[in-house]
Amino acid sequence: HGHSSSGHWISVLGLGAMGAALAEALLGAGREVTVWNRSAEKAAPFAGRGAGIAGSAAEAIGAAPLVIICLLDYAAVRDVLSGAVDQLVGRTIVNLTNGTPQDARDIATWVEDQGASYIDGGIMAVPPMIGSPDAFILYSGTAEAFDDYRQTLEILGATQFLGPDAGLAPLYDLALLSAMYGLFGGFLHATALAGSEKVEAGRFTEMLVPWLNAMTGVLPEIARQIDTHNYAAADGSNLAMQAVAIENIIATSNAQGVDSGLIVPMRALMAHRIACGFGGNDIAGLYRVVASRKR
Ligand code: FVH
Repeated sequence: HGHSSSGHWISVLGLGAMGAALAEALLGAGREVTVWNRSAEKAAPFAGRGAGIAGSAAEAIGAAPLVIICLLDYAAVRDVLSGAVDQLVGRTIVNLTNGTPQDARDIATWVEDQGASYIDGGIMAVPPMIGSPDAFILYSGTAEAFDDYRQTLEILGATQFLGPDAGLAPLYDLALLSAMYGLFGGFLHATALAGSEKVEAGRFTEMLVPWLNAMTGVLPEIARQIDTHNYAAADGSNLAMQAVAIENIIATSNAQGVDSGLIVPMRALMAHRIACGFGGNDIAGLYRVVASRKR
């Protein structure tokens, strides 16, 4: 593969909560790791664990054929990479920083123009999960480079390679995070609504979790309706009926002094679909409203 003499070394750039977890997992697996962080105090503890400490991002990139980057945002990634143009040739850059598909495609092109390979990644885990079987990480970009380093990347968590378009990992990542935020938003609103009558969050959550588990069980059927373009409510939960419940949720939120901002958009989606003559649809029919925004 034409890598430098630095062999199996891995460089980790960024030692925030996530970058530190990544570096620790690699060290724990017995790998040779060089670390760099903008503020040096986060790197210092790694010296005692056998890691090499790089004095600059360019030095870290020059130290290993595989460079894993996990910074706050893409502006930081662009900053760090643009200062290391001379060190990039022949490296594989694995960027696990949260960003948009366009961010990833742009940086992939730029990195490849410098003579390096680029893989984008989306981490579906919180830091304590890194290195455990519960963590999974989405990847997309140069397939050959991913194959070269698959075994190393599997130390961090289960890997899922999505294809050569670097933008795919962030697209899936953001989509999965969006579902998570929908869940958290629903949870916060529900808990506040129950809390408006002094119901403790913990006690209410005992009821909420089995309910949400039952509802996630329905998702594959909703997905089937979306994939087959067949939105008719077969099991008796049509939108015209559901719109009444949404109206009552909003009215009760307002009456109880609870912010209805998280649920109000759902009413608008339903009203739109019903006004188009699809009051007999299942919730799956709202997919048509959400997915039809012109770009
Ligand atoms: N932590 C989590 O739960 C999530 C799980 C899923 C993946 N995310 C993404 O991972 C990226 C890093 O997140 P993090 O949790 O490590 O974030 P912080 O602890 O806030 O650390 C941020 C690091 O970024 C460095 N940094 C910020 N700006 C710059 C810059 N302009 N130049 C160089 N480095 C920069 C910062 O350095 P310092 O402040 O310590 O000097 C930290 O190392 C992120 O995309 C998540 O969405 C985590």
